[in-house]
Amino acid sequence: MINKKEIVAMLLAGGQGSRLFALTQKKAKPAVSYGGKYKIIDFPLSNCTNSGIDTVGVLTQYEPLELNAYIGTGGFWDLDSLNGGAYVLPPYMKGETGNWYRGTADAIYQNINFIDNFDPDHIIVLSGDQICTMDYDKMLQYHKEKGADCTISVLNVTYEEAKRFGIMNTDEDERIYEFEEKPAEPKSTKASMGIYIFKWKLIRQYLIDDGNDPESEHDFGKNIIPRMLEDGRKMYAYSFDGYWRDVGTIDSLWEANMELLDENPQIDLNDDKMRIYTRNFSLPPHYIAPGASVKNSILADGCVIEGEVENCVIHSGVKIGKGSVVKNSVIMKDTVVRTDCQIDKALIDEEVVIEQGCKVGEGNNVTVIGYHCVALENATVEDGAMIYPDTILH
Ligand code: ADQ
Ligand code: ADP
Repeated sequence: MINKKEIVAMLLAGGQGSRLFALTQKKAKPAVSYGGKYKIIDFPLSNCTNSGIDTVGVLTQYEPLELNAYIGTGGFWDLDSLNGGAYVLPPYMKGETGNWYRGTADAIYQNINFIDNFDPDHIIVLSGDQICTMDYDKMLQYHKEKGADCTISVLNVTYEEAKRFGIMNTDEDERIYEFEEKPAEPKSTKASMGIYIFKWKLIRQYLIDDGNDPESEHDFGKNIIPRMLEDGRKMYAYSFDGYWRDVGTIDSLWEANMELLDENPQIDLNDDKMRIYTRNFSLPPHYIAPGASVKNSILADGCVIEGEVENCVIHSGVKIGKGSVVKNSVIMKDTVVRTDCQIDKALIDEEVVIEQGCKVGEGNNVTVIGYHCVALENATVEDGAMIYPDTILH
């Protein structure tokens, strides 16, 4: 039975996130924590709900378990309606053969049947690894006004940054006439955000052709967009001027967290129209003990603070013991810092235990401690160290 939709979202959440090292060894990048109570994937999922998109296919692949369990039926993002929903779509066996997703375009190609169920006029392709609040409906209206075959959301970057993006040139009507994926010598600073709207019937055929092309890398930026441009399709740039951060590296993830502590943060998590939803663990409110001190920090539910906390983003269920001083750091869910520790400029993953008297970092470089590590009493973790999950530190 066809359940007709104007637009279906396909959320690419399969990347490995290798540049986050210890933080993505056990989970996919979209499952990484951010901002005290969120995961990166909360942003595109919430944006869908806030934009009136109720049908979202989530394409997972690398370390999908945590992400699958986290999303569930999508209820926390209000995506569990009878009509639509959030569907986790890992690669699966079809007939005799099965394939990992060979690239971003292939991930969509392998789910053509899923999309066909909704007979959509358009699809929007989203990236699961960006912190961004965006109204996709505005982009859709623009796409329809232009009568576009493809609309790409763009933002301006610096010339140096441009080498990491898909870069395009447009005419005065914003029509794209040139596109290069990660050019060594960028010809403009108009960068693709990796968010695309396509007419479904048209892109469907491109995906089939690409899927059968042994020469293709099956990537939107490298293959599909250039092919469509060659064919003279109507492709438009949609300028976005809101908050957007690619949190793909340790430094950018740390910085994006610290930006939340600015006096006037550029991202407004209090905006009622662009509320970011997250899985709710129903923890008790946080508690600050007598003698504790908390300055310029975010504290999530279930924290117990007995020590000193300054310029920190503290996720749910974290405990910080008496005499411990934690500064400029992001401490993720359920991590315990016992008494008399010093922590400066660290990203500490979930369920880590830092025993009494430990010293982590010196505040020069970001120090990372992965999931489920234990730092034994009086251990020192060097400034800028990268500690992989399940390590015992002496
Ligand atoms: P990249 O940043 O290189 O470029 P890419 O590695 O293609 O991004 O990943 C895009 C998204 O797809 C990520 O969310 C990733 O997790 C996911 N993904 C990657 N491989 C996947 C797979 N096989 N299956 C499922 N999901 C997968 C892209 C564009 C550029 C643009 C930048 C903006 O190609 O043109 O400028 O995004 O960040
Ligand atoms: P990063 O650039 O930090 O590694 P991405 O999420 O952009 O982060 O993914 C990096 C690369 O990993 C991409 O080129 C993507 O195609 C590739 N990739 C995606 N899925 C897998 C996988 N299952 N195993 C290994 N690599 C993958």
